[in-house]
Amino acid sequence: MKNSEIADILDEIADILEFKGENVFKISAYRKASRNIREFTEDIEQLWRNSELSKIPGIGKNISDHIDEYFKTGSISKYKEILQKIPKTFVELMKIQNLGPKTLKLLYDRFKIQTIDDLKNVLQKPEVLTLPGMGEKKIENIRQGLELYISKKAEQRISLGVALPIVSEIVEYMKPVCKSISPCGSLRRMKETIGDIDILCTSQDMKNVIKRFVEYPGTSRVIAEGDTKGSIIVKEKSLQIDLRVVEPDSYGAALQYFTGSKQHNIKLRTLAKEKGLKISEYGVFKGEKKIAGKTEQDVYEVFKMPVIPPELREDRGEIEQALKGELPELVELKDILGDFHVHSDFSDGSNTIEEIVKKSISLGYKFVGIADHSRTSRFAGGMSVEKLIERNMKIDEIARRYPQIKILKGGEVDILGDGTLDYPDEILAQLDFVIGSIHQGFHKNVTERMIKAMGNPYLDIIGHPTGRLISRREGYDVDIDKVIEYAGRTGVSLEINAYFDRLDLNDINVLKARQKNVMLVIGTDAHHINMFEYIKLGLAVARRGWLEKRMLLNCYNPAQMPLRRKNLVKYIPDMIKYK
Ligand code: DGT
Ligand code: CA
Ligand code: CA
Ligand code: ZN
Repeated sequence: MKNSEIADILDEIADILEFKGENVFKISAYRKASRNIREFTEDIEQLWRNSELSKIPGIGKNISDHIDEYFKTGSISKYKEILQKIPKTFVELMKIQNLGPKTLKLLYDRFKIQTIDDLKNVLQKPEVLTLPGMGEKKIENIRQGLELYISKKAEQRISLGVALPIVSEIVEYMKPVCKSISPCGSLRRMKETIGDIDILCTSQDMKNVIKRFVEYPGTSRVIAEGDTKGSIIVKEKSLQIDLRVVEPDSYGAALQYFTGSKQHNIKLRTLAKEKGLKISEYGVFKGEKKIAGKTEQDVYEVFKMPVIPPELREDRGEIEQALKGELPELVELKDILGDFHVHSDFSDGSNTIEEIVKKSISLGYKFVGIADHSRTSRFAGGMSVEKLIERNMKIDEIARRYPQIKILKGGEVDILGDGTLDYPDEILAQLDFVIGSIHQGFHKNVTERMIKAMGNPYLDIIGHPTGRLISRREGYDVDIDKVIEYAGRTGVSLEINAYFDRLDLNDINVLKARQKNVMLVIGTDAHHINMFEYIKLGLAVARRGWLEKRMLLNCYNPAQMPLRRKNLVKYIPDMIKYK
């Protein structure tokens, strides 16, 4: 439904008209229409198609023309036209609670404020109190609104899996006018969530780069349009994208600088100072002389380091290791020989086992692990014992026809309320591997249940160990450090669930697991063969967790795979207390 998108635009039009001091009736007509559209339960696009816009109260000819134009062309010319008449950054300022268009106009006329930073500064000045209608109380309210706005904005991070396709589309769109172009910032570091997106490029045609950028068809708002920098907001996700154009001569230095992280850069700058050098987004300088800047390699070479993989640039020891020549050899996509967490149509997946096998072969995999749900997860098509046996027979049959790949008979088996697994041991014994997952009782003894489950010699992997969903939920009440410790002691592997909204374990916990010699496993949790590509997100987490291929079960040939249940036979004594 486009209802709220259209309501937002009408609201903004009202704000701008108010800022410009226009007719109050006109303004209130926009506000009323906006509210009614936002609250209307039917899809406005459907109404428009049936010529029934008048069903929504408060929609006159003027606004109905706007809506018509919106659905025909994707934008409203009146909106574009009045946007030209105000400073570009105002649209953002107008979103601040307790700061209405009228006050904004006062502040603008008197102090020429244009940006969030300007506003922050002005609110500190005693002169602000001399404006008509401005008292301590009002200033305090605006200050609070501003703080709320800033903290909300900081919270609004989107998942890497959502950001990546948006960025690659923009990069493709910009390529024709760029000599080189690359994402930088947190996206290039493949961080699990992204605040805003930074893109850097060089071009022979500097003038036209920003122009083309702000005309990107997915743009819902242009925030800045300068000679060397542009900022837009893209529609669906209200995600901010900054593009910077630099001279080819500084491209490497700028790429290094804007990739960050800030902490990594600070450490590098300290190193530079110690050497009597200066490093900035323009290059590395010895006095006035530029000694590096064209490529990132040149920049790192000044410090006698190889280019540090962007995923490591978080100041977690990577600079020290690089100086010693001891950076890890990070796992790469080509090292991945298979996926472990795939649901077939025997539980809640969409594809048949044969389709899954064909897809895996097309990706060059040497194995694929089918991990359907167990009987207690009824909501997810959990398999009865009979159905599990039937599925295993099906796998045997398909395996005969596809000898080029090993199909592992697995299960995503619920860890029950008492820490036991959802099938009897003699059934688990028929599987090649078992992922144990918590799917209910998120706040009941999760740590203890997981540890007890690890005492079962048939358990190989703990699935999505913290249970968090990036966009929706914190995760279980679990002491993840303890789970990692016991995984280390029992040889159980921990999953990096690569489903875009999970990325669970995350990079920090992967680092901890690595220190305890815990083996990790990337599982896409694919419920459709299109989701196999989430493996790249899991790989990003693995790389950010400093993993080398020997630490990842996905990188072993099935014949040599160190699944631990072949080794561990006995329960570990001090787990008994969790029984
Ligand atoms: P985000 O957007 O919150 O996901 O995280 P980043 O890392 O993309 O941060 P952002 O967009 O604020 O800045 C992009 C990069 O620019 C950042 O990673 C490093 C560089 N940068 C920004 N501000 C500073 C700064 O004050 N000092 C230094 N050394 N670098 C900075
Ligand atoms: Ca960023
Ligand atoms: Ca940025
Ligand atoms: Zn699960």
